[in-house]
Amino acid sequence: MTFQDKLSKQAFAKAKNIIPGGVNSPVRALRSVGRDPIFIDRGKGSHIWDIDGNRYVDYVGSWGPLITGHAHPEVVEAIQKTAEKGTGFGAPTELETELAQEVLQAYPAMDMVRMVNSGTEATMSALRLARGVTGREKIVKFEGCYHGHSDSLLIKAGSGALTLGIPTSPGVSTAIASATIVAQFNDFTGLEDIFARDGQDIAAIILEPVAGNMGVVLPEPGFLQKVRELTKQYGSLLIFDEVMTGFRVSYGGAQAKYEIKPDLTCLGKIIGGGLPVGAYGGKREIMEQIAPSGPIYQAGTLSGNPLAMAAGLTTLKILQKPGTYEDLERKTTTLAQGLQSITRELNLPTWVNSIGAMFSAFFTDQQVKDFHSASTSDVELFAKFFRGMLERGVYLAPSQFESVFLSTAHSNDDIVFTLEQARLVLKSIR
Ligand code: KE4
Repeated sequence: MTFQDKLSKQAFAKAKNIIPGGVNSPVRALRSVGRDPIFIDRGKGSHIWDIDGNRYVDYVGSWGPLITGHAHPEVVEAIQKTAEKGTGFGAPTELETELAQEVLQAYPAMDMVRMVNSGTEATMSALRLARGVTGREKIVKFEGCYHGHSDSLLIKAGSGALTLGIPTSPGVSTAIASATIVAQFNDFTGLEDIFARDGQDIAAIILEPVAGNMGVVLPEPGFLQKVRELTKQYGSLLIFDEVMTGFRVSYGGAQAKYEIKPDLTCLGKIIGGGLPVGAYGGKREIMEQIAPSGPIYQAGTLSGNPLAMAAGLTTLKILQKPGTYEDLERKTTTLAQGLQSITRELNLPTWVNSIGAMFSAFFTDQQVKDFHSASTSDVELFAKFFRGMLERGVYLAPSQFESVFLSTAHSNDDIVFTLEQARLVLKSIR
């Protein structure tokens, strides 16, 4: 059937009237790829269908949570069975303890973990905890890393050597922004200079150990060790935001892959199996400072809700099957390298970064190792590529600066199909 989006257009017109931008999260509006969003009807395995009946191989997977594919029967059954017993009580359930145990087993740098409802809540709470236990104000983040939309983290690099942060959004108070220092990913000396100047005032440094929000950008050899050394040297806490990379780059996340023990870890996405979730955790002596065991306050009506716990637990159990991550990595590498060889054949410069079950293909002739080099990508060309692939039944992340996510549900046929469509689209847009 040929692609048409009549019903999605009608749905979008209706939504735009009563929901800002017609969406409940900005990236879904597909503005950076120059077209209106399609409205989804359903998903199964590696596929989604929109309300016009178009079928797509889906590489967004709800932005990472659905690493076992859409509507996995075991996950759906776990949610159904749990819901029949009630959807939440505002009181502890054993499901929360079970998921906490699974998380702590996979992340030995953590002795304790607190469940929240989003990645934003996880990183926001981790920052408050770090400031509370160190008594310091400043935090360091990296340009191009995204940690959700709390005020201290919606910050971009300011001009000038001081790299003092400036808000990326109106409404973020300049007072709060001024306590955020923005560094460059993989910039060893820049980070040393920041700590030499401000180290004694820095409560924490937070980073995606493998960046996914400027597209996939890998830490250079020794970079994460350098970050760990500097935080130890100056008494600052190291926070790994593994909301995206947790259970995706490996079962133990990037910290297992790169053998670094952060002081705090933020998780989300996969541990909720597709339902709203976030988590933050770390060493006992730090986490016991969180209310009610300690004075640092953080709370949440639906934190640890049984449905998300059940979906998360079932997802982790599926991921624990032997060979899962080898298979995910093989499929991801096949797709990433396949795309790269097609672009090479067509003389289209691309740089591909790939790890575990995520990758990005940047339309640039430069090596992509930080925000600046990622920004040299041809976003117009990417937008044309996205639109062409969409109309040919492949749903990619709608931005050059996002990651492509593979799941256990993606088949070899899906990958062959995707590469066939990519060759046709790239030939037509180059
Ligand atoms: P949420 O508050 O959106 O659950 O999580 C924020 C967050 C924190 N840390 C990392 C590393 C993240 O990737 C995210 C959210 N990821 C984006 C996609 N890159 C979510 C998509 C969206 O904003 O709609």
